[in-house]
Amino acid sequence: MDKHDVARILEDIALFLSIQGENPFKVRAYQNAARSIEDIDEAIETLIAENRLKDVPGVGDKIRWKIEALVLKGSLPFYEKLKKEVPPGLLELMDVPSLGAKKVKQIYDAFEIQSVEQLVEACENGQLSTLKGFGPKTIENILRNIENLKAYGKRMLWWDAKKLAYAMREKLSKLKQVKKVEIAGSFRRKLETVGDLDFLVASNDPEFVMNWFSKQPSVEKVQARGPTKSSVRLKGGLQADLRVVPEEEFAYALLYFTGSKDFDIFLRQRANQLGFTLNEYGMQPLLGKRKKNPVCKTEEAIFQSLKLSYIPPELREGAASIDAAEKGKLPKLVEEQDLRGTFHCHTADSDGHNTLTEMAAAAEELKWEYLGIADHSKSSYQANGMDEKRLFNQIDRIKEINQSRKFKVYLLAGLECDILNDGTLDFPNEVLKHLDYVITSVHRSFKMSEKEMTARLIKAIENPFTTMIGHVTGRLLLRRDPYLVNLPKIIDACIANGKIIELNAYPSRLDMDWRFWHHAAEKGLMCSINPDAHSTDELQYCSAGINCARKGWLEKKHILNTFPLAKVKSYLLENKQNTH
Ligand code: DGT
Ligand code: CA
Ligand code: CA
Ligand code: ZN
Repeated sequence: MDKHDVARILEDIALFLSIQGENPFKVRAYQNAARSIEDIDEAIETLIAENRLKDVPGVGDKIRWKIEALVLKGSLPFYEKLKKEVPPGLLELMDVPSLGAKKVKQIYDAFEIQSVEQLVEACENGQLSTLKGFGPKTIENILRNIENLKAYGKRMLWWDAKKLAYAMREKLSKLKQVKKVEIAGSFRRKLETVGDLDFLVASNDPEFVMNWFSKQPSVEKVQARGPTKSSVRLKGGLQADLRVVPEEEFAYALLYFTGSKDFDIFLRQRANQLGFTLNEYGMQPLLGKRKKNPVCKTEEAIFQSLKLSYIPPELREGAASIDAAEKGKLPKLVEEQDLRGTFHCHTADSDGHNTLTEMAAAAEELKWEYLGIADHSKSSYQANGMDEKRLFNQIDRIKEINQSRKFKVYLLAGLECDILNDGTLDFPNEVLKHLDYVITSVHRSFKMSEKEMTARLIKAIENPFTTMIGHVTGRLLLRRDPYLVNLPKIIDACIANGKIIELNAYPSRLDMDWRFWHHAAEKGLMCSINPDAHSTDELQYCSAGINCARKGWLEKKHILNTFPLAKVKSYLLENKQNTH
């Protein structure tokens, strides 16, 4: 728990007390303490360890004991109890900017309003305007803030945020006042969706950078502005924070604001165990005098002083990577350049936009050795799935292209074959045996019980001609939940049958989720990073798949499409031979 956490909890306590009608002096005492804690410029652990918390203005004995409990024990029963006494809807109301504790209490007392929905209603039916201090302007403000709050609540796909994020970073990096710039937060950790963008800048002229930032055409509205931090809403609804720090703090701030919050907590604990405090400003000996630790200019140097090997941002989600880094056992993560081809691509033969040759040319431009074509099978009529005749025709054309040697890239003849409701495949084995490989996927009848769906998939996995399972849970990020399926059982069945699970790299799929990969790969599951491309442009989705593969601790050896063509061919052939 750092000073920001402590300050926020003190603020909350002040709000709760005020709602309960506590005496205003007591409420203000907590508010003042919160402000003082925000203002301290050394680690709060140091102040406590050296018994100097009492010197911080506005922190009396009672509040000091509470802060000490929070920092040393990580929790405060007094706070937990208060939180339980407050109606949960009120906590939500307090999140609405422009509604301070005072106003929340006022509307609660007058109309028992205790949810955002009730408040909107009271605004719209005129009830609220009968209250003192709630003029038309205030009410308009409240309604707009509620709307904003809903918009901010929305996350965005990492892939969709990428363009905005990189464009802004590029522009910032060109300012002569900017010495360093990075995008921290979940974006840097390559999380599949981001809540906001966290720009971090090293500069001696924060005011200039803030002014410049707030005037950018991509900025729709400046939400909050302080001397070194602004929060804005970008066009398209994504929120962005900009923080400006002195250059010597940059590496510490980058580490801190990259998070994740959990990771930060574990890292701080590690620092404490080694006798240091670590925060966004620096690293200092815990009990020593003012003896300063040498300033680390890079994250690498900070990790080194924590006796850890460098942990890439993608792995900063929990404590597991810290354990591995301590033992020097971090994985050598797969990189985009490791890919030599891919397997799940559609063409105009089903619902793709480009022809076979256009797809081959695009793959060649990416310097790939092979490209697997996997168009839809006949049951996916909504996706113009192919019947036997069209499939055989495509196989022939693929062979012709390969024989013509027009392209350096080798085309593999595959299929995305529907898994029917009973787990059988859309084509009989006599047809499937003519293919280099088969991806089997569920495209309809999502609403089955977990037991049924699991059995359906396992039946497909046990089909000798299945090479890999496509988009294994069917989720669409921010749009559709995964269907019910027992993933650990599916993973085990794939390992037992020598089958691959794809990492579908379509930015709204990223399925199977990275959270399952580390453990699954350790148990022996093979992966294939597949863009599910429906056009030449969409081949680049592989890079979104690489992000998730890295978050899943995957190395080259776990991923079929890092293998050279000869090895891929023998892998697929061997799999097919097992079918006899
Ligand atoms: P997001 O934006 O929801 O996708 O996720 P993040 O991880 O980008 O979260 P964000 O933007 O709230 O904060 C960026 C990082 O800053 C976060 O990963 C860790 C650090 N951080 C932010 N707020 C706190 C806090 O209250 N306590 C601690 N310990 N760290 C924080
Ligand atoms: Ca963020
Ligand atoms: Ca943020
Ligand atoms: Zn599909």
